[in-house]
Amino acid sequence: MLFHLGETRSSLKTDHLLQTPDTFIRTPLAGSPNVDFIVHTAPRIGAGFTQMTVEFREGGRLGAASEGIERFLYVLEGSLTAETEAGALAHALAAGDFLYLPPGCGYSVSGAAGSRAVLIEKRYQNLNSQVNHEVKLEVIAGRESETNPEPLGGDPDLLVRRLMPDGLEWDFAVNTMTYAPGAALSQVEIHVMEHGLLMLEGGGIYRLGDSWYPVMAGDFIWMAPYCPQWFGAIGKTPAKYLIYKDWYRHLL
Ligand code: UGY
Ligand code: MN
Repeated sequence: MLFHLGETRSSLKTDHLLQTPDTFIRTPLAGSPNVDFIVHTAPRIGAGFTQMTVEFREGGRLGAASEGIERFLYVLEGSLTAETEAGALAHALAAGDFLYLPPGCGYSVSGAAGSRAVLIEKRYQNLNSQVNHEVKLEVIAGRESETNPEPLGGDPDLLVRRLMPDGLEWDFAVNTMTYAPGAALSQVEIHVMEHGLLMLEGGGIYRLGDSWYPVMAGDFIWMAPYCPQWFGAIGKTPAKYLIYKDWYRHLL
């Protein structure tokens, strides 16, 4: 047993959370038998969404989402199947695959023992209150490696893959960002959107507010709206993260 002597890289400040795997605590949640949840961020910390890592045991199954809640899943390890409300197999997902489930679709998701996935949940903010336009949201499934990489600001060493389609009907985005060794964001960003971020590969230095943190694969970060943020990749292999942001909605 390794004693940490009260030390951790994890840090909670008013405008951000860095949560490293040594501080993860697992919990079951009602309606999802044989699934362990690591709740990384949630409204009780001030976030407008929930991001969790879900870990499936034998017979693990995520029940349908609560009313009005949309879901985004990204498979980290193993294999998942999504079933319709009637029990028909709708999608089979492997590592690197993602699935968007709109509110009310009633899908449940099962995982083979040992499978792990990112689960993001958000109360869908309808377009109708702002734009007179009827929206019918559909289930979307895809594979990260098959989405088009776009250089951020023309930098070929910093590639963004947009997993959700780019349309005003969706109120959030989830992207992956891949930094070649030594690549960095070209500016410190301060913006209204908040972020949930999971480091997938490699590492580097994350500036959050007035703190600079070494980060690596497995770390989670929540950034509140307007949290100053910057990342530079360090190491001999690329650094890659999955990042959520709220998107395309007026705030009043
Ligand atoms: O999309 C973003 O705001 C992204 N560039 N932020 C970040 O990587 N911290
Ligand atoms: Mn940002």
